[in-house]
Amino acid sequence: MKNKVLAGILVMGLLLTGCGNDIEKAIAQETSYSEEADSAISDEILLEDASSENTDASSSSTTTPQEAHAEVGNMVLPRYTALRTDEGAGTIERITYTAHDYAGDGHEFTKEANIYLPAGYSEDKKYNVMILLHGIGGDEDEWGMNKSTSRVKAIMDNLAYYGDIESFIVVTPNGRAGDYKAENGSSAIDSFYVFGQELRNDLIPYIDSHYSTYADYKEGYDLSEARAHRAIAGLSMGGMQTINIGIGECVDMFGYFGAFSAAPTSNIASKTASILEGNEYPIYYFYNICGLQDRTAYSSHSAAAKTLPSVCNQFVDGENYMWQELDGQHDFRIWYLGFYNFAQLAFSKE
Ligand code: FER
Repeated sequence: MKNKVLAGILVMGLLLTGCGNDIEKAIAQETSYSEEADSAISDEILLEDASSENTDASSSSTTTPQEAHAEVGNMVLPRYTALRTDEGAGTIERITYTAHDYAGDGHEFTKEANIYLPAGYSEDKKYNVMILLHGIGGDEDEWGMNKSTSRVKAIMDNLAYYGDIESFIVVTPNGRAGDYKAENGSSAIDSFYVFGQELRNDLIPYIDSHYSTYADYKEGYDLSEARAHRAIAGLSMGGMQTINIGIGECVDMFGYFGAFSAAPTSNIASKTASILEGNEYPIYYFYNICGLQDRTAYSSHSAAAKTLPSVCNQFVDGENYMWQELDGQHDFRIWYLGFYNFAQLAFSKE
């Protein structure tokens, strides 16, 4: 009897230590990957027919965990991740814009972000815009858009080069709406939830006034007019922002939504349904992807999105909505596949 009690206490202890701090674990998971999982990846999950081209999926060698993000065994066809240096190569710029500390006292400060411009970018054309958001431990560089080897850039260049998409602008900002860096702890985390104000008042107006977008920019312009030409997507905490802020607060500004492994604190489906009651802005597409072995986000993302079509008639599976789940964890294999798939679904309705 005594032994049983002791064993019980031991098991409880293990369970408790196992719980740990979800957020810290999530950050650790974002900067780790497993080689075994790489080789287990099947190309069946691609939206496209992988045919015979997906052959060298695990030939990468890695140095730091951060660089591993860009090198992980790849679920996207190699021809779409190969770096282009020819006329099909777009460019990446570092932008600096004025934002406000919405999570604090509202003071003005300067923020930086990365922006991808398609090959042949010209002021004579108009471009769709995708805002692409990072996770809880990341910043504007987590998607690698600060490097010439950026996988987002490679995927964009190749999708356009092979004629799969009409290329568009991609912006990776720091999703903390305040004067905070990742290391500022919980105050920085709070700032993720008020990013909608920065999108509406600072970042989107900056993009529309400095680049050739579909918006007819002028002081006090109506952001809803170009919503068919704006998408928002993100991984984990950025997936939460896509759901809570993109759909929940800014459906007047965006028409396309992509959530990759959306974090705990994502609005559950019934909440999104009630927020959208009476909504007159069409949801052009809501794409979701999550790994079945993602212990950080599978349950939160499922609760947020998997049942949406059954509780809200504004989402119709196979028409403007997709839930994709497959073997995988909380890492960039899922997120680059998510980006690759969503890049092809975005801006496809208008
Ligand atoms: C949490 C666990 C993970 C949470 C957020 C995360 C807000 C985010 C993870 C990520 O962005 O990778 O409990 O609560």
